[in-house]
Amino acid sequence: MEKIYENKEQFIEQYRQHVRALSGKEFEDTSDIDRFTALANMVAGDARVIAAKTDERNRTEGKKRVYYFSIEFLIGRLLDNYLLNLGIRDLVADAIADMGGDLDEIERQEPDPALGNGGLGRLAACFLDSMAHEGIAGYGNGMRYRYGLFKQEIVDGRQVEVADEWLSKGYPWEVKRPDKAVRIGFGGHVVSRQEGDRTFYSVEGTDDVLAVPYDIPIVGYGGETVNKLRCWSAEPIDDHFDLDAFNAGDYTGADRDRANAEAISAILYPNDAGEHGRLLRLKQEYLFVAAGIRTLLDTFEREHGKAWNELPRYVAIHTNDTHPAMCGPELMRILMDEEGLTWDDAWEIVTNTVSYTNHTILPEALEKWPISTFSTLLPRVYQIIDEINRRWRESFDMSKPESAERLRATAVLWDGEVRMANLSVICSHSVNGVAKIHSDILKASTLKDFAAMRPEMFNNKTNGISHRRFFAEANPTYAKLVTEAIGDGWLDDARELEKLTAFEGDPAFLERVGASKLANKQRLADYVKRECGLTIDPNTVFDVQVKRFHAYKRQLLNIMKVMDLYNRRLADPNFKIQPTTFIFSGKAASSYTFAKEVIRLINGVAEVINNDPRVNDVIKVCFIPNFRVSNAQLIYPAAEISEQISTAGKEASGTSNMKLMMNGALTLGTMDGANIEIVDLAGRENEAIFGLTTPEVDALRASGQYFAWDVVNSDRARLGRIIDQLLDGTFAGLSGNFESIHHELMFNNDYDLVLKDFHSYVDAWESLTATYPDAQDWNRRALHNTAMSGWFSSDRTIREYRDEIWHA
Ligand code: CR1
Repeated sequence: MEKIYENKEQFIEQYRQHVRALSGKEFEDTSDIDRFTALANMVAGDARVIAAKTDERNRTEGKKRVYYFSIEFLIGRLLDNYLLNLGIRDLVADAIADMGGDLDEIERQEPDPALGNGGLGRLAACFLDSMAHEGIAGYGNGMRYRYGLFKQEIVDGRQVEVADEWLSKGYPWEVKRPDKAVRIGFGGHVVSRQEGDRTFYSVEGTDDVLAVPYDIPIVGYGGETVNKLRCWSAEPIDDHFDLDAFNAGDYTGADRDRANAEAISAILYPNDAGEHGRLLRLKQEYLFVAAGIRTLLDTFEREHGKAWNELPRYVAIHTNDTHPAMCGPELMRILMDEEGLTWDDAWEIVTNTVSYTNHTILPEALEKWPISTFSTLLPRVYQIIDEINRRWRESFDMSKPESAERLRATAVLWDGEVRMANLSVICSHSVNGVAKIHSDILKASTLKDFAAMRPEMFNNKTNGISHRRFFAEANPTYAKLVTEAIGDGWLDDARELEKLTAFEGDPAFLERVGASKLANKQRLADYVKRECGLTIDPNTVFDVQVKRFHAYKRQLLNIMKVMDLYNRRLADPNFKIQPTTFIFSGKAASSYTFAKEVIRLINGVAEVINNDPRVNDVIKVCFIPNFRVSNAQLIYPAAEISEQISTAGKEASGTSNMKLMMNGALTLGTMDGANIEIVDLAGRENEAIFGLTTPEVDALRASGQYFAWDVVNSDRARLGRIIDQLLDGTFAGLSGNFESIHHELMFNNDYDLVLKDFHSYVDAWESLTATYPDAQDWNRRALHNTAMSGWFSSDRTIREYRDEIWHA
């Protein structure tokens, strides 16, 4: 790696200059926010120098470019990550300490942009990191929301949503590129004109806005490659500021055009795998797709001219879930309407360029739009979709008995709706799921008709995580220990972590693994004390479930286990419990009432238990508010048990399971999502697996023989008591009882099989924690999990995408 700074002194000199230039003050007289802004500016400048070299290299080598379209990129803070990737973290930390500053404190000033909901958005960010590491010319294309995902506050146990003003102190990483703005048209009507035997279409009378890009550098580990994340913001075309209205006192009216345009990029929709349907969301989807496609075509044309049939050779367009599903139709539109290609030629190009990843099988998350909404907002794009659908229907031989059902399942337009998943599949040459079981379920059920017709396009790409961010950066004490043992090659190639297996029989090393865990638990305990005023004991087991709140993820099952332990301890003070702190964190979509009620229940239970001296020595419950990338990086390293307890078949992959495994937590989980690969890699004996499997869940549902009441009645003492406590005031102190949860379990017949898996789950927890006192063996299993987790690096995932889908 080329050194950016020869030595500390050189860095200090340049940093001082930056601080002066930005704040007009000497370093000693500046605030931490000034120090952060100056440092980030400086690193961003260094990154842009490398970016220019990367660009040059890509051009001369004629590299294929990969455009990763995603409506979310949950990038987290960048400063520490970039210092690490540039190989100057230690030098900078030392230098700043010499100057009398504190790098950690400076880094804490950085906003944590919440431009994503959960796993899907974070995956996109990890992929950017890995594409840059692998030297792929890979570009993120997304949205720049003025307000990211809401900030979560807890008031009387309830989630309260507050606007996330992440831009209020400025964002030094981004550069606005007004020269690269793209005009985007909404509405209007399609007109045609005849040229010889061909009809050409265009749209007239559109309402236009300007998509304006902001670029963020993506620094790859090793400092060789710097790529770009381009996020689009909406602005009015011309500033129609109405001076007359303003002078007449109508301030809002004076700026109406701006307000209307900017609304498009004002907020991130807070649904994680949830319901959709808002017009503004559809505008967002078209805005970043149309602007991204226009830009990539301009780049292609600069390098290769109008040789459009070469597009698949030099460009890959990857659509992250269905939100960018309009990539196919929009590319068709430009190739035909603006470049004059025929349908067949354009279609060949599109389907060889576009690929698609599915992230969920939940039916409520498979995007659908009313045809009327869609065709009014995007008449020409709709017309193309209609034609795609017509040709698809025509390809069926209706004399075959299976055709009618296949057509019903695969059509793009059905029942007055545009089905975005089907559109995505039909426009792509590759469809992948995100873990082995998920890809199998796609083929066997969700997309089974497509799979029967075109088996060759289906494949699996098990998710991954940036091991540099979520291990090296998040867990410096453990990372240091690892590097001392096996060298630092694992930063580059995570599979080298496997060398740690050689230390599984080394008691002194295992003791140090334990000591680093303890230090991380103390660090989290300090954070919890600061943020929530709650004291938690680092000598207890840290049992962690952190992720979005969703019924199928079954945070409810977890808190019912806690209620059960509490009840049994009160009934019998001799009942042995391994002292444990139950840690929860995560947000619920603002409109998802049930999920929000589970958050309220957890806080209600916490309030009672944490104030009950009869159990305080063995149980505490801690809900950490406002889960986001920055506090996730404190939580994963402190975890000892990783709760991955979704109803089997429902969690496509999960990625917190990988992050927790890498940080040495043992998985307490169902055979779902990537838990299955965790077990394959680390061995079932090093995790705690419980509950129904996917075939068992399917069989039980199909039998119609599951009755929640019977399950509860067969265990009045424990389950019955918990169910009663939802209504009897035991946990109602903060804000009342939990009728809707009771109703879901008992009257909706417990759709997620919480009651069914309850005993198997609590038993598994008890057996697992019973092994905790043998610290050496626990640490050995923890180390084994870390050692085997390298396969989950997103570097591996990205290499698979590169080799098997993008051919870049
Ligand atoms: C899945 O629920 C997966 C991530 C990333 C989520 C989760 O299991 O790890 O995607 N799906 O692949 C999602 O957000 C819209 O769907």
